[in-house]
Amino acid sequence: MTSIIDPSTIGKPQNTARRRHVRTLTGYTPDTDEKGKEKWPRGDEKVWKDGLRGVDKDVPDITRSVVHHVQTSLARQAYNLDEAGAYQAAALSVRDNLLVNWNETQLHFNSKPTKRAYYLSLEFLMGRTLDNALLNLGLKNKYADGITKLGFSLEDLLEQERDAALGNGGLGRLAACYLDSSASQELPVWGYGLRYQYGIFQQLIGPDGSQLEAPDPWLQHDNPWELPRSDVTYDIRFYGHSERVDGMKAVWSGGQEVLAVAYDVMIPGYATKNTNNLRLWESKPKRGFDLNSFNAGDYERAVESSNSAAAITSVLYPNDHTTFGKELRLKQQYFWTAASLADILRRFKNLDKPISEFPEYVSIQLNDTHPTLAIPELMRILLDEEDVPWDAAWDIVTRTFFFTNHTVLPKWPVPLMQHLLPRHMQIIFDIVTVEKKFPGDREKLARMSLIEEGFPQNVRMANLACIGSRKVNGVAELHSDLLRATIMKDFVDFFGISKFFNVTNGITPRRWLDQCNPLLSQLIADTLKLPKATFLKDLTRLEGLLKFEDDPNFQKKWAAVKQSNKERLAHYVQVTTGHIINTKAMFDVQIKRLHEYKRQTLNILGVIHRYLALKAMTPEERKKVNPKVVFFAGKAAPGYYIAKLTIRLIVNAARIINEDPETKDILSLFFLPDYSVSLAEILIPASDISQHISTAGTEASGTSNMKFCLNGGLLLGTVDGANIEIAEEVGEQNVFFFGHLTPAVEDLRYQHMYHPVPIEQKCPGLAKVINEVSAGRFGDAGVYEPLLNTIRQNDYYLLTEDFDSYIQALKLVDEAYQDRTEWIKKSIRTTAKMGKFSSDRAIQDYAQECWNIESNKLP
Ligand code: Z16
Repeated sequence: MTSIIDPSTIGKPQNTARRRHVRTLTGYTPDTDEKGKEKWPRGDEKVWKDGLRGVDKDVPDITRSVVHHVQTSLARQAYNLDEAGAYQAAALSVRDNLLVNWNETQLHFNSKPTKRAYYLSLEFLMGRTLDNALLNLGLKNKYADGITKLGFSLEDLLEQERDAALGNGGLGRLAACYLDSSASQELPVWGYGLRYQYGIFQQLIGPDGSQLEAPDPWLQHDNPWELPRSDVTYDIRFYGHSERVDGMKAVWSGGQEVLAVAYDVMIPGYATKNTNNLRLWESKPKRGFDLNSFNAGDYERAVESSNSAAAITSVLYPNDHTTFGKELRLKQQYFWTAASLADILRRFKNLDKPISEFPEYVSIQLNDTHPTLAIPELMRILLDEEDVPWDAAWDIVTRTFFFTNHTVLPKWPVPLMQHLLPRHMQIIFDIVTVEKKFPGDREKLARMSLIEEGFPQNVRMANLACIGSRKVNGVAELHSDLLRATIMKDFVDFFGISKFFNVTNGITPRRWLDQCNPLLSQLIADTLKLPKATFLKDLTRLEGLLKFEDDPNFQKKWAAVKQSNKERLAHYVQVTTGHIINTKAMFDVQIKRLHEYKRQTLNILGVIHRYLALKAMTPEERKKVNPKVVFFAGKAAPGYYIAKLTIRLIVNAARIINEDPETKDILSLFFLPDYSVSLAEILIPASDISQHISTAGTEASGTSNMKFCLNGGLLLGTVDGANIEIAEEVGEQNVFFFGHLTPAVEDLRYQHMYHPVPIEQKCPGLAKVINEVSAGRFGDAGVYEPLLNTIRQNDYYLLTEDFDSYIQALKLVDEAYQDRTEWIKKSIRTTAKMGKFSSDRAIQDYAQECWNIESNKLP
């Protein structure tokens, strides 16, 4: 920052990306082969079977480049290296390949005017990168050999990497899967997000069994996967005042300005050179510190504003569904959307096209309501900076944006918006005037309004996102139907049904099959006699497995893979907790954010019910019971008291149950702390059955259900979200469904409110379990009362309504598991029918329905 001593720069725009002046290096002669093609570090291009392309690097190239990075980038000696250092060097060596591909991709896409799509997401839950980069480059085996030659093991080095956990759960992981699929299909899609200093908090379990939170300083060690772009910066303004100039135009000035600095993360496609970009913004003070205060000797005050600038991107908010009206969160949202739009606009301007053609070159997907401020921000730029008249500006905006809804409505208090973003509040009120022209009755207009009346007034972000976008989608058939029938109903009447559509979520088969379950991927390849790349690029090819479901030899191999994955998990648990697990037992898994609507409470009360039933048996009867191990993992929002109590109950029930000599061989229970993408990669392939048991109509989609099923785990669930479409694909006889259906939920809740029936009458089985917990059988008499009261009192999530059918479903699961051959067949059929749930398909849906972009292979 030179501006501390250079007053001439103060107040001048610092959009450095715009000022760049580029030249070709003189004396630059690329190292080429006889055909004139550039050589190292690109590596010779390799054409894979099926015409898929990747890069080639031989083992000696690999060892040389790793040693090179040890000595230069890390400044360490080859005879004095630990695993962390070896990981860094290997990562840097792989990064060289990514960089070359990434550069070529950007050059290629810049070589002619190309329409691009931008995925704006406040969360990208990437997990680890090295393994994925090696897979996508097709260099995994070669690197394994090279690393072995150097005296380390690739597997150990992979474990050194820290997860990039810039997300809460499903929405963030979905964004990561979508980037993988876009790059793999050679689609020009960029991600835009924030570079949080701290990712999702680290979860610890305290002595009393409750969740404790610690920070996740994931950038403490060097992050080889990001490229700081100090040449790409934008000024972002907050506060100040907005003065109308003529008509709809205004000048926004004063307030505070902070600097957005770009960091680029390379996103390699699978078996293609195409490498896309994820651009993450970091906030920095625009000036190092306030010189006036500094000179007056007030050092604290001098750094205050620079600290507040840095604070914007310091931490990911750990709330997944709830929005608190926190100023810093709103600042994050504006900072990110404003920087991203400035960057998108700069890139568009390089094309030299009239601004009216903006939507012909730019599509922007809004991932939930978080980036909705992009709508008034683009209006502001067009009106105030580009001199576009209101109607033309609104036309551009409403052809550019697309909105995906993942849940119900967050809103922002008008006074907070007014203070932080006065110009945007003006624009939102101006959109209200437009809205007033809409025909229809008063009540309807009030429902559709962008402003919710009250004290204070609120801005309805979902309504704004809806009217400012070309199209709106939900994330599973049921969810999209519900949107159209409920919160978006008035808008459906107004805009017509075609604006509202469905894109069922998907998952990337690269990470969620090949990477997390290499044995299964290999077995599938061997069985189908196909290269892995064929089904990893076209997941519907898995259907070929159906032919083999009755082949006893194949069944045996299938079961052996599952067994080996269970042993891998058992090993992990033994190393991390010291517990020894019976891998012959059925593995039952529920892993997801802790939430009342996801009903982990139903699961744990079901486990306790089972425990009590086992206790009531004679030893002879117990001998006939099939052993079962239940796994939970997941984080609760730090302020979510009831969710945290559920964790405490699970942990303390586990302490009792796992120690009970009468039952511990047939029932054990684990809460694995600090759930993460990497932990999911171990848990998912090991599951026999997984639970997705939300109250019907509450889980928009669910995506881990797809991951379990892809890995041959069966599904126990409610008729909700993507569970429904999974059952449609695999056949209802292959899943375990229970519970009330969505249309019944509203009525039942009404009954609970106005005609409550005591729990002893409504559901005696559940009442008995609750009484045991309440009496202190699992320690802490009294502490669980607030949790138990949510069920005893109005039972909003309908545990008392679904408990009996849940227990019945668990019994069916037990019975089905007895017939192991039939179980294995169900498992094979389930995997075979997961083709629909590839994120490649989902991205194709978006590319065609929304973005209107095409694949663009490198020459
Ligand atoms: C989130 O993870 C989801 C919704 C939301 O509004 C906010 C967050 Cl952080 C989840 C949904 O709960 C889940 O059903 C869905 O599968 C996922 O988003 C991706 O669509």
